[in-house]
Amino acid sequence: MKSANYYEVSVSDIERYEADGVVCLRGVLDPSRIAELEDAMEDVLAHPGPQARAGKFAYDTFMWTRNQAFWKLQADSAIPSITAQLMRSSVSHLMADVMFAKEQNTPDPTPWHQDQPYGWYDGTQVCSVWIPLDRVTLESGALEYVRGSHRAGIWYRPVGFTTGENENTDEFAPMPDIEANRADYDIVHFDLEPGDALFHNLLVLHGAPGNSSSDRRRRAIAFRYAGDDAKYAVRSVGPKPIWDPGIRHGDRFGCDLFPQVWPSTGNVPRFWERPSS
Ligand SMILES: O=C(O)CCC(=O)C(=O)O
Repeated sequence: MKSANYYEVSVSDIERYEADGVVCLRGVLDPSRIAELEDAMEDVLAHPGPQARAGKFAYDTFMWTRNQAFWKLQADSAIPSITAQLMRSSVSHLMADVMFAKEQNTPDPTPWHQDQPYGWYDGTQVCSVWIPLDRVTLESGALEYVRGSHRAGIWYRPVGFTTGENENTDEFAPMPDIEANRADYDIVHFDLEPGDALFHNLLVLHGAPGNSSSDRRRRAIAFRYAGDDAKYAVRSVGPKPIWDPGIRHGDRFGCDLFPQVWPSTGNVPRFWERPSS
C-alpha cells in the first residue's frame, strides 16, 4: 500500500534491512517533492546554519528548524512511516537532518564511518534515510556500505570528515582502514535516481568516493530517526544538537527538538519563527 503519508514496506525489504543494514527503496518520493527539496537545499547553501561547512563538499544540519520544506517531509510524506516499519517500532522520532552537497570534480571522499557514535542516541532502533536529489553512480560519489557490519555491534570512533582522523577517545574502538583493505570487506553500493532512497541502520559502516563526474552534482539530504528502544545520549566527542534539547542522558525522545513524526501527532514545531540566538 502506498499513499501520500504511508508506504507499506514488504517483509523481504525489512529482512534485507535487518540482514544487510541497508535497503534501497525505489520511487518513494515524487518529482514535485524532489523539486521542493532542491529549492530548499539551494536556500540552505545560500544561508548556511551555525554548524555548516562551506565548499565543494558542503554540509549543513538541523535545516528543518529553519526551512519548512524539510519539516514538510516529516509531516507530509511516507518517509517517517517507512522508518518505523524498518525499525519494527511503534513510533519514529526525528533526531537530526544533514545535507551533503558534493559538486562535480570534487575528489574529497566521505570517510568510512558509522553514524551512531556521532549521534545523540543509544539503542538499536535507529535508522537513517539518504535522499539523493541527482542521479547517483559510483563515479559521482554513491554511498558504499559494508554489508551486515552493523550486526557485530562494535562502535567505532567518529572520523573527522575533513581530516579523515579518528576522534581522540577511548570510548569507542579504532576505525579499521577499510579503504586500504577493501577486498576483506563485503562492499555494496546502489545507483540511484531522484525519488529513490537508501535506508540504513546507524551502526552500518559506510563511506563514499569523491565526485569525479565533470557534469553532475551529487546532492543528498539525510534524516536520522529513533524508535521505541532509543534513548538520548550525551557523548564526550562528536557533533552536538544545535540547541540544548531540554532532556537528559537516558531520557526518551519526544521533545521539541526531537519530535515524534510517526504516527503523526499533528503538532507543528514553529522553530522557523524562533529568533536567532
Ligand atoms: O553523502 C555523503 O557523502 C555522506 C552521507 C552519510 O554518511 C550519511 O548520511 O550517513
